[in-house]
Amino acid sequence: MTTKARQATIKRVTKETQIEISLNLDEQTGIEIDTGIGFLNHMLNLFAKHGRFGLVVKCHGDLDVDPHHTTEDTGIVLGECFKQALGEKVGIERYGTEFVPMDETLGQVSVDLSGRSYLVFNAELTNPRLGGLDTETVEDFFQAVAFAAEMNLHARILYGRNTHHKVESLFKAFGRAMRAAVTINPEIVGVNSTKGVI
Ligand SMILES: [Mn+2]
Repeated sequence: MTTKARQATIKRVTKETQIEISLNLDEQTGIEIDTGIGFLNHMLNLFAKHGRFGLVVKCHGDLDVDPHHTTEDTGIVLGECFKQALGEKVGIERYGTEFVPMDETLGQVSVDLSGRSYLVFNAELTNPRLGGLDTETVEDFFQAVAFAAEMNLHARILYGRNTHHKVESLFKAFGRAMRAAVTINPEIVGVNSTKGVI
């Protein structure tokens, strides 16, 4: 990259959550995550680390209700940051597929930064709660990211036993798949589509 780093900072305030996220696609400007939910912090930390992103997430949500608003709204703002930071998507690889093992578990995430929103989520998360996070909101998080970023996101667990391992393998695979998809390839002329727009 010779031009300036692709980045976005977005603030979103509702009666349920106040969120500010800064995302840097090109420089590892540091990772600082505070959502108020320990397990979600853990997941976003390793997402950014393995995606090699700069990521600052500050969220104050209505955790006295339950973790759902905070988890989903954090996904929305993270997705919006990707969409804004990517801009016209000139020269990006667009696709990313990564398999990440974690002990007995194997997770896969495939993404297409297509401009179209779709989530396919195929994971059986047997433990209903991980720390302060309801595991059913993992799917809600990915749904929110996929729709706000306008991308196809397929996440699945091929096999495994431990729910913590399953969710962690998905977030690591998501980070690595996004890194692959946002990477600028000098061989790509314009945008990576025969339509000319993504
Ligand atoms: Mn862990």
